[in-house]
Amino acid sequence: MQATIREILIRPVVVPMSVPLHTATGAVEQAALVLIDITTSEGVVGRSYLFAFNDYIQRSVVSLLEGMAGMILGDSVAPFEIEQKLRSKHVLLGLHNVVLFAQSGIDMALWDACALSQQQPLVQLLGGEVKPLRAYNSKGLGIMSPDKAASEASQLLEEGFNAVKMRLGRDSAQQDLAAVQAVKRAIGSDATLMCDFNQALSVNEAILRGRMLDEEGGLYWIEEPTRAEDYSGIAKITAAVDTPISIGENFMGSEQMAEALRLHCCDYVMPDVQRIGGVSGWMRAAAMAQMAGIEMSSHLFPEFSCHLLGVTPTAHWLEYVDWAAPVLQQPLGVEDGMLSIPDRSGVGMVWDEAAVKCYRV
Ligand code: SMN
Ligand code: MG
Repeated sequence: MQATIREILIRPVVVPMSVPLHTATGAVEQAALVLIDITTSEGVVGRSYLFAFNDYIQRSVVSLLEGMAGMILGDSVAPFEIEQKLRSKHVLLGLHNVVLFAQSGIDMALWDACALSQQQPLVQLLGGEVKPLRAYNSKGLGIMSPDKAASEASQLLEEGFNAVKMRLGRDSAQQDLAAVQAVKRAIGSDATLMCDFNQALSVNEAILRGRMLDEEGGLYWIEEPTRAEDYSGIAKITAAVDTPISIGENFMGSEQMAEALRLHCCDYVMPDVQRIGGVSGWMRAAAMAQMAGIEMSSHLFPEFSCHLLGVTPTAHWLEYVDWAAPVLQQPLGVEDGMLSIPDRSGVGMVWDEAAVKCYRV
């Protein structure tokens, strides 16, 4: 008999970040997370967490999760069935943003429970195997002076990486260029350097800065140069700039990724498991990326993303951040630029309960 959902525990925490992140559209200095524990009738506890940006969004995510939890208690531990049910309940509101975060978080915890009950790592349950994946360190390198960016970039590489991502989108193109040049000098030509504008530019300004970066050389991708949903504007930038353009952290559901791929608007995609629809949404996105022949990276949530990239046919780069590390018993291991998928049952996340108590909101 299939296990059922016995209890859902939802706990907001605010944890310190080892390196604060200042993007072109705002600063992230603490991580507001929501921890989800789903206990099944077999006594298995599936876990996931969501990243809620700040206190008032965190409160709405908790409230959405509580509402959804009430709808699925007693149901089978069947991520597909639960997804269909929750979608049908929220379709009038729209399956976007925080509603999707909450649905994704439940989906992720359910998949963890499925893998735990089979005593297999999630990657193995999905048909793959435990293996190392190439990862870049995305923890810091926000909008800061060229000198500070140079020293922070070197520090981030020293944590065991060969690749880092810096944020761009300063007031002037010249300021961005000075920061890129300083970071390139600091990390050397063997390291890989990505950059992220966090949607800060107009389409025309993105083309100007993109061509400037083409000329400078050495950037592996340019991420979110303009408003995330402006697929025709992004297509213009992609056509005008040689450096590959990457988007995807703001795909709200795999349907939006389908639309972006249909329009051939970018060179690379990088969905976020909390917005693409959890593990279930990711698997559909991975199939679409394979059909489109486009490289797919992950956004945040390295604990989940590593299992998912492990079964993504066009897997590209894993984005590493350590934002959940303060509440985890065993942090992820990185060596020589490679992150190992944990060889443990499920996703491999167990909360450090003393830390959860300390950071609980
Ligand atoms: C990012 C996204 C969300 C929070 C902070 C930073 C950034 C990234 O766009 O890609 O890491
Ligand atoms: Mg980004």
